[in-house]
Amino acid sequence: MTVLTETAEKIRNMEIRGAGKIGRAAANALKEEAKSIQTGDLNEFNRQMADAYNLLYSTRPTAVSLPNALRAVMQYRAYNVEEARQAIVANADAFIASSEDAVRRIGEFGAHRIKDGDTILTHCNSSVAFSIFDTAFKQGKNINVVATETRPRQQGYITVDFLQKAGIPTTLILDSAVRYYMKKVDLVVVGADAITANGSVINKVGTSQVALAANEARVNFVVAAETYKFSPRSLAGEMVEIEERDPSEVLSPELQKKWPKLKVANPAFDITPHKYIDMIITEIGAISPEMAYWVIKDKLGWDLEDTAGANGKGV
Ligand code: RI2
Repeated sequence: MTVLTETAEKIRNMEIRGAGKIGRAAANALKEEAKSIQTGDLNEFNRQMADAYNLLYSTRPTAVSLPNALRAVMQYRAYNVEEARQAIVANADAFIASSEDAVRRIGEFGAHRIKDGDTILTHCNSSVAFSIFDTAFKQGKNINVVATETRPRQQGYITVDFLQKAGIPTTLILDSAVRYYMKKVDLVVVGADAITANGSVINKVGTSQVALAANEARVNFVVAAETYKFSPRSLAGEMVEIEERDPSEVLSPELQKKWPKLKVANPAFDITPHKYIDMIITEIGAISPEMAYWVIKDKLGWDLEDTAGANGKGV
């Protein structure tokens, strides 16, 4: 197995997960592939890199961080293989460094929203949301983080593990306890897998229910996301594909056999409309969801011509 095929497999089976980590792992896999290609022919090199791009691209459909990372790494002009290789390595290193820096910056911006004594609810496991909690806690703020279990893959346990290791007071609740618990919550902070041009957020399934409960209870709902999670293709009206995962994540194969006519649906993500979102905290500052269009156009530098781009990939 090469780094490329191993990374693709790990993203597919969610051993590597979380939108940011997926983007960084994919960038690193392209870099390692570029380093290992043996040809001196630039066309052949480009063809093999395009295959690598396509393999990584096909692993998970929803997190826009993946195609945006791939695109960032693959932007090169070269007259020979060595130049191409060096450009890819430099692009990958720059992407990984800037995405790590973005997590740190969002932690600092987001911590301003957190007051001493706050109870903050989060859903699933977002490393960017955690960066906010960790920064606020290290500033000496006395906080309590409520983590949902996050069926079916229990990413809430990863969140709990992060929080407990950091010494942050933590409460684990069932996904179905969110509305009951919202009375005790001062702020909701979640991550994002994709953000569309109209400011709607695609995140782990259940996020939109958390947003509804927060809205009802007049609790602010904040999204923590790097700008490379904004979806350029949504500018052209394209929908972000919602990944449907295997039914065995929801129901054991034994029980599926017991009820052979039963259908099991397992959407991995849902869409929270922008009207339920008070703020999106990015590495370029805290913005209203309505500013998503400008992030895609000005920060990511995409326009409609790009979104109709030649390779037809959903970035
Ligand atoms: P960070 C995850 O998806 C969750 O939906 C999480 O909110 C989001 O990625 C962002 O994660 P999955 O890979 O980049 O668990 O903030 O399906 O770590």
